[in-house]
This record gives sequence, structure tokens and C-alpha cells, in this order.
Amino acid sequence: MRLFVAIDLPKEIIGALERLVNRLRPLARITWTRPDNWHLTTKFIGEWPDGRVGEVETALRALSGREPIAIQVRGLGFFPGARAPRVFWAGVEAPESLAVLARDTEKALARLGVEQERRPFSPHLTLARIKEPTPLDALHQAIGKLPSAEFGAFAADRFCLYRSALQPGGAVYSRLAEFRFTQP
Ligand code: 2AM
Repeated sequence: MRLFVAIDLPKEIIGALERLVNRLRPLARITWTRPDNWHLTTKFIGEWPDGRVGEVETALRALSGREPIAIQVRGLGFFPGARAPRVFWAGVEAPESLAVLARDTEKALARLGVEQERRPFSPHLTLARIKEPTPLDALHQAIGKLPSAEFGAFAADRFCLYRSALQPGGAVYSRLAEFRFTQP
């Protein structure tokens, strides 16, 4: 099955992003992601044998001894850049402890044989994917005129293992396990 590790967002932040996306959606014919799929990915695992999911859970549970992580969702942007964008995202600002969690997750899963990410960790929330060239002027203009791109802050005190099932209507994510931070 296809797996990834992510931090869930509080409903206030989902709501703030949803209000924004409801206004932006009519402006560009791109593939908007569903609000109930929004999350902060700390590690994409990819295809993994069903019979070895327990090993992943055990490795992830061993990472839960840490302090809550202060996360702010702020800003909007495009990957790889505004010229030929593939992803429209909301930004994530966090202390080094978020990158440390991502790095620890990477290392723990590499020991099980999970392929390591070559790109630098770049935390974001994917709001839309741009799969083919399409006019984006109206979207850019609307983003430029926003009075604020502050979507809220929270203290992440857990992370989750998710399964992603690719279906014709888009990916369906289901939470397989949750790992609450315990005092280190
Ligand atoms: P994205 O949001 O930037 O597309 C579930 O698919 C999560 O894993 C998403 O957050 C997605 O990142 C990430 N993901 C999907 N495929 C990936 C890949 N090949 N490499 C890295 N991350 C990937």
C-alpha cells in the first residue's frame, strides 16, 4: 500500500484555508485538493508491503519522545516557481524541531529500507496541483490583492501514519496510526 507520514491541521486552519480556496477556485482550472486531505507531510514513504506496516508503526512510535512543535501556516506560493508551477501551496513556518522530526523519520525509515528523500525538506500544504499549462493570471492577481495570508498557528503534539489509496476521483487518505508526543 502507499504510505506517508503527516501532521494533521486543526479545524480552524482548515476553515481559514477553505474560505480562501473557495474564493480562488473559480479563477483557475487546476486540480484543487480537498480540504479533508490537507495535511503537513513529514515523510512520503510510497509503496510498501502490507505485511510490513507493523514495522513502520514500531519505528514511528520510537520517535514520539519530543516537545510539541509550534507551527504557523502563512503565505502562499508555487513549486518549483511561479513561471512553470506544478504545485500551489500554503506555507508552513516552524522551528528547527519540525525539520528534526522529518530528519529523524527519514533516518528511522531508511533503516527499514524506505527510500530516502533527495530533495530538502520543504514543509507546505498542497492546495492545488497544476497538471497542464493553463492561464493563472487571475489567480496571481487575486493572491496579490489578499489583505493577509495568515491562516493560523497551533502546537503539533502528534503525527500520523496515513495510507493513500489512488482512486479515479482523487487520492483517498486514511489514518492508520497516530503517535502522540510524550515528554522526551
Ligand atoms: P505534495 O503535497 O507536495 O504533493 C501524500 O501524497 C503526500 O505525500 C502529499 O503531501 C505529497 O506531497 C507527498 N508525496 C506524494 N508523492 C510524493 C513523492 N513522489 N515524493 C515526495 N512526496 C510525495
